[in-house]
Amino acid sequence: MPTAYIGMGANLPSAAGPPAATLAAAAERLAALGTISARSHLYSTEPVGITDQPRFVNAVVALETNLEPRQLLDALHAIERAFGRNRPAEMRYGPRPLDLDILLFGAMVVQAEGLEIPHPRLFERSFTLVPLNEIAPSFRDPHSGLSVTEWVQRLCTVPHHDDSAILPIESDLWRPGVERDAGRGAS
Ligand code: PH2
Ligand code: MG
Ligand code: MG
Repeated sequence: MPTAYIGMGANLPSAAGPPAATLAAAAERLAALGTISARSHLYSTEPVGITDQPRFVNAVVALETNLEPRQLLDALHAIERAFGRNRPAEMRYGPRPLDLDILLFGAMVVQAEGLEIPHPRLFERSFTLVPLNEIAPSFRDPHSGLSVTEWVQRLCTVPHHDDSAILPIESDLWRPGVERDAGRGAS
């Protein structure tokens, strides 16, 4: 089964609670689309794009799924809506109760209306790259040929790089790591 890497983010509360609780509950919904085989830590991250908004909680999960990319995207949008996301009303890069992005999907390269894989901004942003580096360090960007780890190293050497921009958080709701039973008994 191909592995999709899903970027998760939130900086407004949802019916599930504050952002960390939303991400934990949303991961349960993602698990219904296949098998979650790995989770990064949760991170508190500085908002990118629009800086005058609350900090985000971000994470990346590995989801093994037989869905087609467009089916997966539609399913992610349905989960976002279930946690209160209302796309037509919101600002680009603005605050949101839940954002689920397909960052990578196996070795697939997709360039379609509303769906680009790898995610077009994945390799520029520490809030996606740092968590991804925990669970897929050697994945290579098909465009540049650089691995995720090499991209993280590049990001850390740019001038004005700020380490407080992305800080791991501990939560009882979220256990990071590789899920050993992934793929077993889920045929
Ligand atoms: N998402 C955005 C815009 N800015 N900043 C952080 N730190 N984390 C995000 O997930 C994020 C953002 C639009 O999707
Ligand atoms: Mg999104
Ligand atoms: Mg996003």
